[in-house]
Amino acid sequence: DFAGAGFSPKEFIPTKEDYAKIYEEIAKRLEENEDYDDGSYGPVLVRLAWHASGTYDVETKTGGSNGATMRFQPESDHGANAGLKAARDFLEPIKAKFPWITYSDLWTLAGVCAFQQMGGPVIPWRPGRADGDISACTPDGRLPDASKEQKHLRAIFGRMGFNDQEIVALSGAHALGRCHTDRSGYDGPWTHSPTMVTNNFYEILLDEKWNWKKWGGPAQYEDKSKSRMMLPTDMALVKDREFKKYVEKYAKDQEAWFKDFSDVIAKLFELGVPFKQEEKWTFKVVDA
Ligand code: ZEM
Repeated sequence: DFAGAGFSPKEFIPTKEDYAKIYEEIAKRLEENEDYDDGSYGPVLVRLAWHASGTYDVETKTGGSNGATMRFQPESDHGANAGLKAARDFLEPIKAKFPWITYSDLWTLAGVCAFQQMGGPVIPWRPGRADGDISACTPDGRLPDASKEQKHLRAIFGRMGFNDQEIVALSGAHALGRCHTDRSGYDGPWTHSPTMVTNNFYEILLDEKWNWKKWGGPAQYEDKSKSRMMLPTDMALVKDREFKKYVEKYAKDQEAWFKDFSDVIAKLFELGVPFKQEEKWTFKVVDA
């Protein structure tokens, strides 16, 4: 039984509607488990799509979402990827139901779906990623290290091909989700609305007073109410004058951030992918 339609894998050429069915299936399941974190798999799916893509190296043209090599050790065991098994496992029933989609298309489509369903802007997407084998795993150290500062951010994101404005625009994704002591070692959410896409990350970065958290864990910041956190790399966005310009812009203007975020995340998810299809698709938010 192939995609429930009697096609053999070789003959079946999926259309936009077939991918829309997968989008819908993911959307409907995002909040299936109210005990998972803040009640949604959305944030961890966004993180999976980002970590699959953010290994790209412009110079050697290696890494990126093409390949989905995080399925394999050692990449699955890289420190930065701790906890992403929850997201990969969440998507397994979808892969089983729609076996014609590649993992690498599925992971990025899930990121798009999660972000849109949590209230974010529409993100153009197209299929065309192929799954690689273990030999395509990227070396450890390609994803950012939260304990570092602006020089590191520019080196890591520069290697992917991103500039200052794009680094700041991407960082607003930390409106979503939280840190887990059993994953990264850090603790807590950035915002009070971790399952809603807003520009609140930028607003509170500027408006709240951030102090070092006194605890036995890795160095991180907390607000006065001790209910929100910032990583050292997040604080670098306001310590650095060039970065701060964009933080100020996005704090004032959520629409400007939505537009720029949509552009930059679409670019991130496409780094290094040898697409045959030129047309990019957009999927409608579904009532889940
Ligand atoms: Zn994150 N991120 N990230 N990030 N991230 C975490 C969680 C999430 C950095 C980082 O070290 C961490 C981007 C950029 C950067 C998300 C999306 C995006 C966590 C917590 C850490 C430590 C992991 C845990 O313990 O579960 C660093 C240093 C970054 C450099 C700027 C970009 C870009 C993102 C998307 C566009 C999301 C959605 C989460 C929340 C995951 C969850 O499970 O709630």
